[in-house]
This record gives sequence, C-alpha cells and structure tokens, in this order.
Amino acid sequence: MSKVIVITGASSGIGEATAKKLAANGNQIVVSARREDRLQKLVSEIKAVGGDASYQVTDVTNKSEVAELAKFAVKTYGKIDVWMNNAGLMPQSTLDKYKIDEWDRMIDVNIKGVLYGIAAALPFMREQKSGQFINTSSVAGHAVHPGGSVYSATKYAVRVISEGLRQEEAIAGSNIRVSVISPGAVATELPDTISDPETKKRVDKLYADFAIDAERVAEAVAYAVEAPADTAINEIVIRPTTQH
Ligand code: NJP
Repeated sequence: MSKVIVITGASSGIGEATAKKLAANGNQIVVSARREDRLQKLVSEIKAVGGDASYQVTDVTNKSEVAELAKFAVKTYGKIDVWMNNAGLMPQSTLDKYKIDEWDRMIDVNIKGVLYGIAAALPFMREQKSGQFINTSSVAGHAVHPGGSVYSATKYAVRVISEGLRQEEAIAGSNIRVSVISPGAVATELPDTISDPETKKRVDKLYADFAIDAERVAEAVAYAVEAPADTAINEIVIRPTTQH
C-alpha cells in the first residue's frame, strides 16, 4: 500500500537515493532540504518516471520550518506514514583544532534536527495511531575514532533518542515504529563538509578505497519501511564489506 514518506536532507546522497527508491516502489514522497534547485530537480526526475513527489525547503535547525514541513505533508497527502530524519553533516577534526562553530553545527543539525522532526511528526502519527520514524545514525554511533568525537557523539545521540522513542511508543501502544539506519562509508557529498585539511585527506582516501553507493542504503530503508506492520526493524548497520 502506498505510504506518505517525508525525508529530510533529501537534496543529495542517501536522502535523494532513498526518495527515488521509495517513489519507484509506489509511495508518495515529500523531500526537503535547504537547496531548492536540487529538490526541484529531484521531484521532476521522480515525476518523469511516473512517481509522486513534492518538496518543501526546510532547514532542520529551524523548528518552525520543520513543523511547517509536517503540516505541508499532511495538507498535500493527508497523512504522514514515515518520517525520515536524515539531514546531517560531518565536519570532522581532532578536538585540539577547536572548531567550535562546527561542533555547534553538528549538534544543531544532527541532534536537534532529529528532535525537531520527532516533535513535528509525532502528534500526527499519534492521532493516526500509526507511523514510523527512520533516523539516520552511523557506524560512528557505535564507535569513536580520533577526529570523530563530536560527530560520533551526535550519532550516538541519534541511536539513544531513537531507542527512547521506541520504548515510549511501545508502552503507549501507539503503533509507531522506530528504525535506525547506521551506514558506514557511502559515496555522497558528506566529506565535503570537512574543513580540516588533515582529516579531509584521511576521509577522502577512506571513501576512495571502499565507499558503497547510496542506493544500497536506500534498499535497506525500503526493507524497514516495507516490513509488515507488526514487525519493527529497529536498526540496520550497513557498511562496505572491506571497511574495518
Ligand atoms: O550526505 P550528503 P549523506 N537543514 O552531504 C542536508 C549520514 N551518514 O547523504 O540543506 C536541512 O550528500 C543536505 O541538504 P542541503 C549522515 O550523517 C552518511 O551521506 O540542501 N538539511 C543534504 O541533503 C547524514 O545524517 C555516511 O545542503 C540539511 C543532506 O543533509 C545522512 O547519512 C555515513 C541541513 C546531506 O547529504 C545523509 O548524509 C554515515 C540543514 N541544516 C552516516 N544541513 C556516508 N555518506 O558515508 C545539511 O555513517 N542538510
């Protein structure tokens, strides 16, 4: 059955690939991010192959805009079946580089953006007595490496918030599922956010050596979305076979 699926951070990478995959599977997709030209192009591409998609420009660090995104989805398609909190950035560096603005930015987008998404969509899902959150974490939400402390902290937070939400909704009997997608290296624009030259060089090499395509992650998301309603796929960790 067709689902209404909202995706943040859909202007590139994993979000874009997931929008295309879920649209191809017959769902109605609302894509959002800050770059309107990318969103317009994506919606045109989906429609060109017979899919159904709309976009709304949204900065996930702005809670009013995130609330408006949920209202837009309900106004356009009548409900929200799935909300994918996917927007994120990864300006990694060692702590002694004191990139405090980048720490703030990661906390604002990767953690607060997810919380704003939950606050925006949960009331509609509670009302419907059904729904699903897909929150993009990372293998960095399972382990920390030098240069990745703040990014990892944000991705651990996504897993903790997701698990708390899962337990709360299970107790509430709201029929709302929570799924975490934790990718390893995926070939996207994510490393472009790294401003520290040393870290950039290391991450670029790692991605050149073994990053997998975003379509692989999109297939994992589709699996979680398409699982029977009585079954919650709570986390999928997906990484290149050769990533250690
Ligand atoms: O990266 P990229 P991915 N408000 O850079 C958006 C996680 N992950 O697809 O606003 C709203 O192509 C940005 O859109 P725009 C990662 O942490 C990835 O890899 O137009 N949106 C773009 O659409 C992240 O959570 C890997 O600039 C904002 C999107 O975010 C998720 O996967 C590994 C925004 C980023 O797309 C998707 O990232 C891993 C804002 N303020 C976890 N700021 C990997 N690729 O290897 C950014 O473990 N965006």
